Amino acid sequence: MRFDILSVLPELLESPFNHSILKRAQQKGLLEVHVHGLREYATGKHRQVDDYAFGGGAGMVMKVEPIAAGIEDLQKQRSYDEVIYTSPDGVRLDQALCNQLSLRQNILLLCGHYKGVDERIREKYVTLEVSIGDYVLSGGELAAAVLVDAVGRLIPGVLNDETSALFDSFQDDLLAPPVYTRPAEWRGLKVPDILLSGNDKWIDAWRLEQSLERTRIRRPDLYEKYLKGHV
Ligand code: 6GU
Repeated sequence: MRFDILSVLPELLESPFNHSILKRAQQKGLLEVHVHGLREYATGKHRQVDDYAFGGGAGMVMKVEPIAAGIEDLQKQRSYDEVIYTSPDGVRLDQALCNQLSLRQNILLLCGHYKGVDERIREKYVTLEVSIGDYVLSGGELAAAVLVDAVGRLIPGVLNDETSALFDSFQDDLLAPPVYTRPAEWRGLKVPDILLSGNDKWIDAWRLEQSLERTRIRRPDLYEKYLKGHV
């Protein structure tokens, strides 16, 4: 799977993919991430990528031409399954959407900035607008990094233990159960006996019960969704 990211701040995206799981995914040839500076596609002495909003108001708008040039240059080299614009007014990224996106081959990510991009870019090129939550970031780069991380780890073969994504929080509309490692007792705090029992059936049952209880208390919205899907 390949991500191309168009951004006015490519430096911000230098490190996030070069560690741990995503680094290994790239070394294994399962994932490619290419970051492209939008300013490279801007013309004129100042390589201007933003301008004042027609109609007035505070904040700059990202100009059409450099983005169009960037997208069209990339589209000449390959066709994209999705052109995603990161923006607080997009659809909320969740595990179901991450699962869907992990099945794509090529994704082009356009990072929003300032007051956003000229609407004509959204009309002409963007196939999906994604937000990572109900708060405002100063730019779409961190949102793009979140998306690449959440999607990239789901590509088959990326996780060491192929089954481990199956037990993630949200994968089943449930939060993950508590986990423990050695020592079995620390400052008088004990690991639940059942986890030391060696009985996999009991342990699975305990984990499911913990997941259900944790989800019911912390995320009643998810709990309702889970119950509806498991009648
Ligand atoms: Cl995708 N962009 C920005 N600027 N802020 C956000 C966001 C995206 N998702 C949540 N907040």
